[in-house]
Order: sequence, then C-alpha cells, then structure tokens
Amino acid sequence: MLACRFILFGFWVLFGAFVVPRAIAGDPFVDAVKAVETGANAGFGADKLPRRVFGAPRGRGLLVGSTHVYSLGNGGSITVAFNDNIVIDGPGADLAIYENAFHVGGEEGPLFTEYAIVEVSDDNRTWHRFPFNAETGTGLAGRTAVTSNPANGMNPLDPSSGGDRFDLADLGLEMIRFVRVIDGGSDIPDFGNMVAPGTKGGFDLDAMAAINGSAPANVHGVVSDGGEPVAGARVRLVPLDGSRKKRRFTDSEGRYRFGRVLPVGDHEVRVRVAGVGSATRSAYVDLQQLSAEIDLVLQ
Ligand SMILES: [Ca+2]
Ligand SMILES: [Ca+2]
Ligand SMILES: [Ca+2]
Repeated sequence: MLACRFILFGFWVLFGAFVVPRAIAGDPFVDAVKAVETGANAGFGADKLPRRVFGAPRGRGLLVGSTHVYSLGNGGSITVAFNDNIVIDGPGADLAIYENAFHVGGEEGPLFTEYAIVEVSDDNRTWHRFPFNAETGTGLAGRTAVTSNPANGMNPLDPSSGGDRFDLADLGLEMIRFVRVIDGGSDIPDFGNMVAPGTKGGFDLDAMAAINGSAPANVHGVVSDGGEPVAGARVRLVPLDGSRKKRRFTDSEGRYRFGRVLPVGDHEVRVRVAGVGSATRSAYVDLQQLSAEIDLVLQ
C-alpha cells in the first residue's frame, strides 16, 4: 500500500494536440487521447503518447506483461476517443481493453493485477460506469492476460486473445465514442498497490478495440440563397434524442459537413444568417443509413 499516499498528486493534462489521423480509416482500435490524469508513479510510455495506446495490442502471453503500454499511475486515468469508428451494442461484448496483467510462477499462478474502473460516453460529457466488484475484480479492466500480438497473427477481437471485454447492454447503451479508464487506486485492492513501481505504477494501457463497431454517420450539404451558395453561414446539427449539438460554418462554396455523427435517428439541420434568412430541415441517420445529404435554402 506504499503508493496510496501519493494518489492525490494527480493532475489534468490535455492531449488535444496529439490527435493523429489514422493511416487506415475505420480500424477497430482507438484513435485519439483526449485527456490524461497522472496518478502516483505514472509516466512509463508518456513520451510515446498518443500512439502508444493506438493500434492492436502487443500482448506477450500469459507469463509476461507487454511493455508497449502507458502507465496511468495509482489513481490515474486516461480518456480516449474512437473517431473513424464507434462502439455499438451488438451480440455479446462490444468493447475490449488490453492491459498487461500476467500470471506469476506459471500459467495457473496468481495474476499480477492493476485494476481500472471503466466508464463510457457518447459525447465526452455524460459518463456511464460499468458496475464492478472491488474484491473479485469482476467488471474491472486489467484482469485478463493478453496473448494477441501483431507478430503472431492472433485476432485481438477474439476472446482467446485475452484482454477484458465489456457489453454496452449492461449499461443500456446503444453506442459510445469515448472511454475513460481510471486506475482503482487504494480503493480497489490489487497487486499494484503493494509494489513500489517507479514510473510503472497503476493500470498499464496497451490498446482498446471496438468488437462491435460501425463507421460514424455524416450529414452534409450546401447552403444557398437565391441560387447562390452562402459562405460562412453557421449551421447547427441538433439530434432530437437530446444528445450533443454540433456547429459548423459553410466553406467558400456554401458547403458544410458534420462527420463523427452518432447515428441515433432523427436530427434537425438549422441555419440562420442575419439579415438574409433561415432554414430548417430534418435529417435521418441510423446504422443502416450512415449518410444524409441535406441542402438548405435560406428564406
Ligand atoms: Ca479507429
Ligand atoms: Ca453487446
Ligand atoms: Ca500492469
């Protein structure tokens, strides 16, 4: 429990500038680091963020933990986003999180665990926490060794590859884009609380993947007035289920585009240009219809 006293040293560091476009669009893995809260004895792999947590897991089997990780520190957290894909509620588990837990003294030996609480969100504002049992580890991440590695060809989405799996149905959610993992700190008993860890304290994030995923939706079109495109017009996309609104401005040819839209059904697209006019049209996107072209004529 030596590290526990240091938990309060956590602080927020924003990594918005670290967002890197993926070379392969629509890969199942996580695409951006949104925020990091450093816990006690954190830091291993921090200089390699955000790419350190992108791509497939680099598991090393049941007896050895991956070092291709970022260490959150005891009590730390990391918030990540899926950009070219979203996690949807499909059959069974939907989200996989890969840590570097390993068995000590043999494949049947006890696990070296550094548990983390898992929260998910569709807008990076409202968060939903997976229920867990701090004594048994059920519902936490960091409780299964990872065997999949790009070098061995194992499919990381297959349960045989290890990692911890989460079902959005357990929270009654249909889709999410953001995930936050929070090291359990001293509140959750694990081996990580009892070992002086240097910079490798707490939960070690290797990778994260959508097992059940979809491309995000998009809504796009042109704003015009009297047949002429209108540049610089402010367009709002309003999901009618109450989720987060978005705002864009038209380009020099009157075009607007909302990407990374959650395909939650009915939306309204609204535009208003002072002294010129306004327009409102409905737009519909769902998992079967991921794109809507909506032209707006100012009146
Ligand atoms: Ca991705
Ligand atoms: Ca599911
Ligand atoms: Ca670990």
